[in-house]
Amino acid sequence: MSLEINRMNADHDMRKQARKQAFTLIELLVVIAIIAILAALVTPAISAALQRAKKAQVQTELQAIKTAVQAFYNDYSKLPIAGGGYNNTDQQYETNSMSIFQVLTANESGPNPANSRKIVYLETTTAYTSGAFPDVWGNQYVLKLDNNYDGKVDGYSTIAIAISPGPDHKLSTTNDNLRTTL
Ligand SMILES: [Ca+2]
Ligand SMILES: [Ca+2]
Repeated sequence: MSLEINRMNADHDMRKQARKQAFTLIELLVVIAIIAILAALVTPAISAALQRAKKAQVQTELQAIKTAVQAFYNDYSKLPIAGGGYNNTDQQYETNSMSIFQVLTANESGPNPANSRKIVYLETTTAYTSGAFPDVWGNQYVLKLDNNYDGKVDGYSTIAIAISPGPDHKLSTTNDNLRTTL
């Protein structure tokens, strides 16, 4: 009799143990599901925050470029290009295709520099070494300058507009482009 009771108790304990293990597994699955849901909720928010931070950095750099061009213009009464950059029509430049950034960083080589007083208008380490100034997506910034000196670029009353082609790397798709405005 006593043996029978012991066996029954042992069976009961095993079932209890099994139930406990099963419950633990369910708990684990619930925790995993909650983590997965939280991750799914948080990941886009983090991604959006990173994109916002990148855009803010690009806007700051665009503003710095435009301010530098305008400060140079105020000091020298010409655009930061050899010879003043006069042309019948306004021109568009990629920042790695012209020496504009070497002028603005007082880093020109050769005689008769446009920035003869060696004033540093723009400080970027990249520009110092190569004359190139990429944005956070690796695009070269694009500058539109008032080469015909009528005080207007693209209909805006300005002497310079700085543009980033945006995350898609294309200037032709304007929906993600960033630009300085007046
Ligand atoms: Ca113009
Ligand atoms: Ca674009």
